[in-house]
Amino acid sequence: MRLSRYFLPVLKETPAEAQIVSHRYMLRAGMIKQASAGIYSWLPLGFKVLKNIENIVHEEQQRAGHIPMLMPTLQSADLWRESGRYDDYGQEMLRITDRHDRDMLYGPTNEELITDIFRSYVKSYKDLPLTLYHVQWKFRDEIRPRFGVMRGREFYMKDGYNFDLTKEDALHAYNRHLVSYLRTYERMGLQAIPMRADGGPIGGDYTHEFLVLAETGESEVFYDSEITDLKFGSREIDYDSVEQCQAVLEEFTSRYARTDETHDEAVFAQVPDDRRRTARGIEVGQIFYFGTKYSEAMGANVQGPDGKPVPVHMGSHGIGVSRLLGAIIEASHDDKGIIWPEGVTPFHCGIVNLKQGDEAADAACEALYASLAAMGLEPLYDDTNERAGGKFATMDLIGLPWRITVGPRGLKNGVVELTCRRTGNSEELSPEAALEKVGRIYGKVQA
Ligand code: 5CA
Repeated sequence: MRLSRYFLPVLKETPAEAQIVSHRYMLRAGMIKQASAGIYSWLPLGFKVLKNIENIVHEEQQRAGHIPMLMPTLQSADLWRESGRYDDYGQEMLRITDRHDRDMLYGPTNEELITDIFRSYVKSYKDLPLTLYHVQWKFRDEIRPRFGVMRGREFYMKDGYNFDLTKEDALHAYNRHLVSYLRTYERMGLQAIPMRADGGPIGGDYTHEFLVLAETGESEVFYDSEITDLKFGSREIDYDSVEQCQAVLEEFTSRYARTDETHDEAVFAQVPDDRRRTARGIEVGQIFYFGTKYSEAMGANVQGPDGKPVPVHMGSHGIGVSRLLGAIIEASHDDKGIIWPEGVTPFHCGIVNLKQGDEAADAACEALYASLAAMGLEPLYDDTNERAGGKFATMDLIGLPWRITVGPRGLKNGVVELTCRRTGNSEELSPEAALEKVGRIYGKVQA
């Protein structure tokens, strides 16, 4: 993309309404614009990161064997009356009446809708196990929407639902989700710690929240510091293997790590003094096993091996896709702007032309642009007439992990400058060597 043809409305001023750094940078980098309280338009740069995050979620869900689909945002109140949640959900549910006076709602989650789909088609235990998921907008009429996309009213969520014959099978689905979530967050450059939590309006005794530690997090958390040394890494996992998924769950949940809802001082006191931590965290996902709560209320039975109907065991599993943008920025920024992890960056590499209109500089930038694109990478080329300082400030603000700076003086010596956003380190390289290094970083050139 050439910046002169893009739509990147960066702001020089810090917006007064933004209280936390991720919200400030998302507004300043022209990623989002508030449409009304807790509701945002996703401008091109924000939309690109949102889609990158969504793609990682899809890839990791499908790697775990879960099946994508799409359900609507508007739901009929009737299904929620069947489950009993129409009245229970309270004021967070946005209720709508259509022209025929039918009660509708903007879905805050989809347990009812998916259970209705399941009961309509699945009649036999032979069709289990089954896990369906979608990524779709949700609406919760939060009393205090704040911090930008972090606590929105309209937000983008991946929600998945497993259907199993037995509790044991459903707990495998739970463990499988835990493993796939560890991989998902790590690919986004995040450490998200599974912590024992509370079921809330979804219900269930087994539930973990995934928390990214950050001072601005809304949740208070308590944990054994050893947990932050754990890495899922690039290990291969057979998601059908009960033992393998169980082993990962045990590894990642055996140490003390709880949200304030389930925190127990007496148990926490058993953690050695020097390892006890109290901190704040951002909840980027939650998994639940709730047994037959919805299947019994809504008659989602299958014929079991003995021919008798049994209600299916279920769980639901959510990732806060839009919230993740805020969480990643909270975890990865400096005083100049965002620092995108390579896995989610909106453009792989920036190109800054120090002297637009200079024949050699223009030609070198064009050649770099074409070569990066030929490698399958997306560069952002600042081809505007802005002065160099302004170009650098914009690149630093929008946080591309790598930048190639091209100027007439360097070109006379056959070099351009390659700068790492995270460390700030620059090196002078030939254009070919710079291309090769960027290509290698993104796995496009073999080491
Ligand atoms: N049905 C279950 C699992 S699919 C469910 O709704 N779980 S949840 O309530 O925990 O939501 C899943 C994730 O959505 C949360 O972990 C959080 O990351 C995100 N989320 C929840 N509320 C908001 C909100 N108001 N703004 C942004 N993200 C939110």
